[in-house]
Order: sequence, then C-alpha cells, then structure tokens
Amino acid sequence: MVLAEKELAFETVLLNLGDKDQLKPDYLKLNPNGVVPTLLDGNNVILESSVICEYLDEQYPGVALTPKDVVARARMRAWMHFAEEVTVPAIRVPSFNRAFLYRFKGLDQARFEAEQMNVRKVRREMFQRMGKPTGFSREDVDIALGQLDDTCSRMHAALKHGPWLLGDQFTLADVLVIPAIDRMVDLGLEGIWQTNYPRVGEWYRRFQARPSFAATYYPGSRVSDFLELHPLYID
Ligand SMILES: N[C@@H](CCC(=O)N[C@@H](CS)C(=O)NCC(=O)O)C(=O)O
Repeated sequence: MVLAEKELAFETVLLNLGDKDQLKPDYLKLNPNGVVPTLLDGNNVILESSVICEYLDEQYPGVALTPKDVVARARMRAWMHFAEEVTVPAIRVPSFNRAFLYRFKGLDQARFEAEQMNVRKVRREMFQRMGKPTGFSREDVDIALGQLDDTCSRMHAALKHGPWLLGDQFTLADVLVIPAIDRMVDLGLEGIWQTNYPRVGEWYRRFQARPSFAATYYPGSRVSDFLELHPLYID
C-alpha cells in the first residue's frame, strides 16, 4: 500500500505460506523470523511491516505519509504500536478458526507440533494456544472480538476529528490498521462496527476510493478468495 501511495515501481515475489515457503532456508537467510513481508531495496533487506512502511516513507519522501509535527508523529506511532500489539494478534484468532486451521486437517498432535508448531520462528506460542489443530477456544475468540471492538471504538473516537486517524492527513496509522479492518470484512465481522462505530465504515469506504486500495486488495488477495470459510466457533 505504501509503495502504491508513493507510486514506486516494485516487483512482488509471492510466497505460499501453506507450503511453508517462508520457512525455507533461502528465505530464512533474508528474513530469519520466517514471516512475510520482506522488503529488498537494492542490497538493503528491511524487515517488519511497520519498519518497512517507515523506511519507505523516509527513503522516498515525495508523498509524505508521516506528519511533520513531532507530537502528531508520536500519535501516529502510538497507533502503529497498538495495531501491532492488539489488533493484528486479535484478527489472527478468527482468521485461523474460519480459514487457516483447515490446512492442518488430518494432523495428529505429534505431527502438528513437529511440522507446524515447533518450526515457527516467531509464531510458536500462537500455534500452541491454538492447540492440536482443534482451533482457538470460544473464550479466546471472544477475547479477540473484544480487542477488535476496542480498536473500532478508538477509531470511531479518533475519526471525529477528520477523515483519517490523525485528522486531515492520510498517514501510516491508517495504513497499519487497514489490514485488520479489511480482514474483518472478509471474515464477515463488520457487524462489530456497523451499529456502534459508524465512522469506521465511512473511513473504510473512503479508503476503498484510494487507488492504493485496489492495488493492495486485488482479486485473489483476500483469504476468502482462496480458502473456504468455516464457522467462527469450533466447539
Ligand atoms: N511482525 C511481522 C509479522 C508478519 C506476519 O505475521 N506475517 C504472517 C502473514 S500475515 C506470516 O508470514 N505468517 C507465516 C507463518 O506464521 O508461518 C511483520 O509485521 O512483518
């Protein structure tokens, strides 16, 4: 999305996470965390989504996605941290129960641990919590939905002051939050904001009108485009 906002030319190399391409030796040499994305800019390897976004904004400053004002920059970074610490881990829970879990169908406990859980570099704990490929518990799902509700509530409050999370300027705060909001739509969870936090829906529609949105969420890129969706609660 940042590349598209800045109209930078780039090449995409897609990895198949179901085939564990992200854990293959050649990729681990670039990204020892074994996750996507990785940005390769010339000889520079840049890791971590939010770091990649800030790097691109600093390295290619034409279209600024960071406020000039120091206090506003701090508020932007606080949104980025919140998205990464609360919203993104929360959206993984319904994502696994509705879609990704079914990749592990047929694995017993021992194989799940050996082939899926223990091989993860930065994701072992989450796989452990998911259990033998049985999925996240009702309690875990409800905690995650509460965190997504909290995200929407904070967004609704922030959007009182302008079209974007920081006010008039579209910033990296918006960029870091959109993946979870779009995934909520993909998983049929938009009811979380529809009644109580209508500004989130308006923000999402505004986002959809930006050319960078279509460049990011192209046909085939969403989970429901390539995986079957199952019920949210397993038990
Ligand atoms: N903190 C990392 C997290 C990246 C991440 O979680 N990527 C997921 C896909 S959205 C992944 O590569 N999962 C592969 C796996 O869990 O093995 C970042 O923001 O770059």
